[in-house]
Parts: sequence; C-alpha cells; structure tokens
Amino acid sequence: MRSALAWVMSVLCLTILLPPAAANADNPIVQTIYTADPAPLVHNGRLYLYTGHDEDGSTYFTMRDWRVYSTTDMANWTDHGSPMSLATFAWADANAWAGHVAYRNGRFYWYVPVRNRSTGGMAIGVGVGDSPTGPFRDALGRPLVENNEIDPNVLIDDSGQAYLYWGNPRLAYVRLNSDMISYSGAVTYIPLTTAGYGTRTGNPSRPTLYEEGPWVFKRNGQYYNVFAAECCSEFIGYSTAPSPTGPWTYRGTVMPRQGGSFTNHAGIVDYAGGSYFFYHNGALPGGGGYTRSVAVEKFAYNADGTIPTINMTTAGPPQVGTLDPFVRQEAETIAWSSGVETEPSGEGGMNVGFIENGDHIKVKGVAFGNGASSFTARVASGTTGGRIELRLGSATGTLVGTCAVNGTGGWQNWTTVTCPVSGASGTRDLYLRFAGGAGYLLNLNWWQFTPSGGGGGNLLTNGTMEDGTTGWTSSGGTLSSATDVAHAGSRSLLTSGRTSAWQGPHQNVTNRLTNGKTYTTSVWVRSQSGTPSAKATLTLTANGTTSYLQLTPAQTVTATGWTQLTGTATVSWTGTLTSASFYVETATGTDGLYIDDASFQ
Ligand code: FUB
Repeated sequence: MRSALAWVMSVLCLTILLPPAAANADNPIVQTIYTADPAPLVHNGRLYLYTGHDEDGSTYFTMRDWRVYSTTDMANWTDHGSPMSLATFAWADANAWAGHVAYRNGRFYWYVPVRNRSTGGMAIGVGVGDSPTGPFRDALGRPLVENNEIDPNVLIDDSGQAYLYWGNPRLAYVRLNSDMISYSGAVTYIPLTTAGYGTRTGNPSRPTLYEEGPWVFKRNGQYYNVFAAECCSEFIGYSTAPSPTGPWTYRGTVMPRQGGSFTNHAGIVDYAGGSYFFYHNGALPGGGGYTRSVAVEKFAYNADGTIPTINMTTAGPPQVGTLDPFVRQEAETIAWSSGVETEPSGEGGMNVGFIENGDHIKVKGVAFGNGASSFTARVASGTTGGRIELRLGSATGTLVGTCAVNGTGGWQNWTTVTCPVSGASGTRDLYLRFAGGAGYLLNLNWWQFTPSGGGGGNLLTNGTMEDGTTGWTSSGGTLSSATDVAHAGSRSLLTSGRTSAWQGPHQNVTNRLTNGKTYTTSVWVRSQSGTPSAKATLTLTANGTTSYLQLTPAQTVTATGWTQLTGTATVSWTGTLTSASFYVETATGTDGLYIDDASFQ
C-alpha cells in the first residue's frame, strides 16, 4: 500500500517531472526517473541499456542503484527495473556510478565504481548475472581493483583477451582473465599525451582533454576510445589506436558541449544495421548536472572510419520496424510517458503505477493493420479504479476505445478487463490515456489488442511465453520456461531432452478451432544445439481418425539466433473434433528447441 507521505511526495515530484509540451519527443529515453551513464549491450537480437539512477532532487551524484531497459525498435523501451544496487555489494556504502556490462561464457558481468566503506576510496566491483536483466550478485565479495578512480569499461578483443579500462583523472587498464573476475599483470596507466588525448589549456595538472568515462571498442581493425573530455562542462571526444593498448591518436569531438548537464557519458553500439550513440543530458523537467537523463542518436561512421559530430535531439532515432499490438505488450514498454512511474509487479517483471487523471503512455509505431476489435489489459486498483482511454496520434487524439477499471481490492490484485475498439487501423502512435477522479487510479501490467475481421486473435494461450509454461505441454523431453534466451520479453519456452523428432512443445486448441477456416501461424524458434529443420504442425483427431496439417514450411533453425516460421493453412475435419494440438517439431534429430512469440490466428 502506498503511504500518504509517498502520495504527497509523488504529487510533488510529478509536478516537477511533467514532460515538456513537445510530448511527441522520444528523447530522453526514460521519463519515469532520472537516468545517467548509459552502457548499451546487444544480446540475442535485443538491445539492453544499463544506466545509473540519479535520485530526485539530488545536489550531488547521489546514486544508489542501477537500471536496465531494453528495446527491439529503438523507439519503445521496456523497463526491467533495478537488478543491482549498492546493497548487492556488502563492502560498498555509496556512489553507484557509471558501469559497463560485458557478456562472456553465458554470463553477464557488470563492472561498477562504488565507494569502498572500509577505505573511503572509489573501487570497482563486479556483479554477475545469468540473464541480461539479472538478478546480479557480487561476483567477488570485494573490489576487483581499487585505485580511487571510476568508470570501468570492458573490451573483449578478437583474440579473447579482455581489457578493463577505467579512470579519472588517469586512464588505466588491466588484462582480465577469461573468468572476467580476476586479472593478470599490473595496473597499467595509459600515457596521457597531447598527441593521444588532445590539448587542454589552463590546467597544468591535466594537460590533455581526457576526463573520464572511457568507452573502448573495435571497428574495422581500429580501436576507438570515446570519452568524456575537459570538464566542465564536458564534451565527448575520441581517440583511435591500432591496438587495445595504443598508441592512441586524438581524433576530435563526437558531441560538443550541450544539454544542461555538466557531465556527459558515451556508449556506442551497432544494432539492427545502424550505429547508435548514447549519452546523457539534463533535458527532463527538473533536470541538470545531478538529475540527468539518458538519450540516444543514430549516426553513420564516415567512410574513413571517423565519427561525425553528433548533436542532441528530442526526436531520437527512427523506429526500426513496428510494434505488434496483437501479442502481449508490457505496460512498461514505453516511447514516452507523462506522470506515471514503474514498480516491480507481484506477477513478475514490472508494472506501470502511480497513475493519475490525465497521465499517459505513448507507444510508438503500433501496427494495427486492418484493424482491432478489442483491447485487453491486466489491471489492479487499490481504490475505485478509473478508465484507460485508447487514443491515436496524441494524448488528445482520436478515441478508439475506453476500458473501465474497477477497484480490485489492492494495487497488486490483478484482473483482466476487455473493451471494444473501433477505428484503429494502419500504423499509428498509440496513447494510453488515464482518466478518473482524484488520487491514484489503477496499475497496468500488460495489454493486448485483438485483430478485427473475426479472427478472434491469437488462439494460443501464453504465446509470448512470459507466463512460464502456462498453456503448454510437451509430447516428450522436459518442458521449461527459459530465461537465458528470449526473442522478446525475458522468457522463452524450452523443450530439452527430446528423444524423437516429433517431440516438441504443444498446446491443446481443440475448442478454439473453426472448421474450414484459414489460420496464420507465426512462431520464433531456435535450437539448443545443431541446425535442425523445424516446422509448426497441427494434429487433428476427429471421428477416431488423426490427421496432421503442416502449418508452416520446415526451416533450418540455429542455436545462435531466432528463426521465424510462418505459414497459412486451412483447417478442416469431418465429424466431431475430439482433439487438436498445435506443436513445433523437427524433421529429424533431437536437439533441444526454444520457441517464443507464437501466434496462431
Ligand atoms: O554518474 C556519476 C559520474 O558522473 C560518472 O561516473 C561519470 O562518468 C559522470 O557521468
């Protein structure tokens, strides 16, 4: 239950946090809290963004936890909450500052600078997790390295040798061992020469531009170090080198000084065919040097490998593809929000909460296709509820449906509501606008539209696999909810230990089929090992006779990425249908199979 104090605090904070009038802007990425020090990581086709968290009203770098967000379209970002905080490191007492996550051998290593309680100096700790969204635990129970400096960053070179860089005012590195939590050799300090790191004037103790926040990566045989330069205010500069240890040559400015925060902090990644530059600024209301927000721009390297000058925008990058409203979408998947916050959900993951009259969530580029007939939402309310207005184009745009939400007896007592929708077609920005009386109205965990045209929507229960194994069984082997890989969201469904090619995940759809109707199938598949040929099949038993209908052509799937199986097929039977089952199998072989985001409609 929320306390009266929390409510009052929230009203005060939200008054400050209301977004600017240009509510169509998509930068900064997160509007629910202040974020800083971005560190992007691409894993299994999804872009994860690790950030710090500036506490509201800070007058110093008051930071107690780190946050994770992710996207597949560079426009709508899913909030995964805070899987690591100062409390993760029993030996640390303050300063959850700029970290970096590296993936190796099935694990995620999160290197962070924190204050060592016993020495009072800054040290670098390592969190380790089995999934990109955590949870993370202290890998060592002590600092990995300590020299009272900050901002760790890891490069895993093509040779497999990993380097940990960090530092302010110096720039240091060590060679990490392959366990990623120990190192060999001494701490080496990179010579900060003006040739390598530019010339700073007026500060004899710091003759070069290097300030902090190294971001080292390799591209086309060249090593880059993109760093925060010449405080204060900082700009982002970069140097290049023929090896991870130098010699470095200063190349100039990436992002000039701008944005209302006296620090900046860079992270660069390639994703979905584009290059993206992450940074932070003070652009949210109430924002500044200690209340920062992470933003992103798309850019293209120049033909000679140099980085162009990048300026901050409020629009951010173009969306990659569209968002599918006909599969379950988390409420905390947001392009822009006004007034709302997020919190851990009793049903797992996060939910949107602290919703008041007039607040809204924008979801960008929603592909309604030929139209939607209804909207379903997972909601809870500890008061008397409110309404979810479905609007297109803006928070005051065309109203295509309204869902009433009643009190459910608690903020985590979840129920599902459905309401009709009319007039939503094509690809539009969707605004979930909340309306009702005074105070908090409702919480929202997830939502999903049903397509119009009598399709009846996805016949499969838990097609996103985010509800564990709910709705699914296996005709052999072991069925489990997997968190190591997911096509979208944080889970997929794994059938391991198969002993026959026909064994795979399946779901009973007997009472959901219409005789003579044509159905479309889509399911994302990957193998645990090997490259088997996979297909989706429907088994139908009517009047004692069993037939098999191929729902998709067979396609080779791999263990390194997801393959989409799609197809259309007309379902028909004679007599009384006693059993029908949707399943995924392989043509031959018994490799374990992951499936995710399955729809049959
Ligand atoms: O967020 C705290 C500190 O501010 C970071 O460690 C630096 O990179 C600067 O962004």
